[in-house]
Amino acid sequence: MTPGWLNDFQRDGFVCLPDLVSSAMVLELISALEEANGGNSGLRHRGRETYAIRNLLESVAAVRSLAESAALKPVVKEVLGAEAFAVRGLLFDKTPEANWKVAWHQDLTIAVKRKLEVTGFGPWSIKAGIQHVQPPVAVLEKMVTVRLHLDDCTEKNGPLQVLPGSHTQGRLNAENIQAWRARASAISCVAGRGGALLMRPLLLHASSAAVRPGHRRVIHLEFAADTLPGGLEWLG
Ligand SMILES: O=C(O)CCC(=O)C(=O)O
Repeated sequence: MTPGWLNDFQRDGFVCLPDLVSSAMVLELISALEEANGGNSGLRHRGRETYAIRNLLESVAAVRSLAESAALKPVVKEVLGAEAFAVRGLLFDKTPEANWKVAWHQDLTIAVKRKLEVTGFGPWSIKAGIQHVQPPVAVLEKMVTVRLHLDDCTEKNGPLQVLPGSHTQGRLNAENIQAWRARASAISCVAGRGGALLMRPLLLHASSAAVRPGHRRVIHLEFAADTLPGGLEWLG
């Protein structure tokens, strides 16, 4: 049976799913992440605090299990079908020492195993030693992101904000982004611990610095269902 949220998700480009993951699983993930917070070359630091980990799928087994779990997999399957697989995992955190913000943007890059010149793919960049590339919009349109909250995220600790429906117009330039900001009301995606936001990478999103900074840990998992053309391979 089709879940009630699917129509909203297709129309708006996002849906909030409270209590997707149990508290026990969240605690397990937090301790696995703390353990990983040592030798991972993908860590970025500001002050003494980690505010982002790249390569999460490669470096933390518990995150790989999460991507395949009975909590997440059925949700992703509803959107992408039974062939869906995780392609990238990131951790975002905001803390008093790393109280960052990001301007309105779409997620336009994917991570791949190696660089190959394929028509429609580019520009290329390297982040934390990993090849990233902007794929054609058709690739991004067939992806979905799950952002799992490991802490309660309120209006006060820099929740993700989104512009509903902005995922339907392909890649947006600065002028288009301004126009979307003028005509759509931003929604703050507040969530409790264990809640998730399901979103399309092309959805316009931003986040402000926290007013009351504490941990705001989010595991960001991207899923796709298709292989890439021309010998390119997803990193995950
Ligand atoms: O977690 C956030 O507040 C922002 C993350 C972000 O910019 C992204 O997912 O592209």
